[in-house]
Amino acid sequence: MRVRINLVQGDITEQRVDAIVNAANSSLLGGGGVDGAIHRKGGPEILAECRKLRASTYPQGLPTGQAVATTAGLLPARWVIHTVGPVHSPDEDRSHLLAACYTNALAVADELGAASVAFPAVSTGIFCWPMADAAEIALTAVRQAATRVAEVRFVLFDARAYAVFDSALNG
Ligand code: AR6
Repeated sequence: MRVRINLVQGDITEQRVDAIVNAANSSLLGGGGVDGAIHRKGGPEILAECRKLRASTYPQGLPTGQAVATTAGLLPARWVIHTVGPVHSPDEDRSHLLAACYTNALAVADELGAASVAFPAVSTGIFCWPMADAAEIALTAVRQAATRVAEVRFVLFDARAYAVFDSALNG
């Protein structure tokens, strides 16, 4: 069955889905943007699990494009799937790494048994990826993913980001 793709304008920390995706950095120890909001509202349990992951599986940090899950702490979701988007570069095509964030986050969701997953527009904030290009990459990666996830919800923070995703999805 093909994954259903929905768009909403809003705050990812408020989504009632099985898993929300964090636009993290390799340290897994927090930051600004989505990452800051998730840790602030989700409480210290998320950071505690991230620290354990750093001490065990990812001593060098989570590589760009990969994904790993923790509890969602106090958030309405059950899990946070942390992924590390690439920093946009004008000189080097890192699109495959951005696509990998979506593909690998959905693979983690499958391992968890998550049926609904909410994504932010990974890399389009502090990591400077142009929104229209990021939307094409994200939507293509999700459409092409072999996943059992039934619903993917893109949560766009403002009206402009929503409009860009809407035109990429619906033409
Ligand atoms: N809900 C949904 N979308 C949001 C929210 C929110 N609460 N807050 C911001 N956005 P960013 P990146 C949008 O910067 O570019 C952190 O410091 C935002 O408008 O969160 O992947 C990490 O630790 C933008 O469109 O993530 C990393 O160091 C999109 O989410 C670095 O930032 C992503 O913006 C990752 O940068």
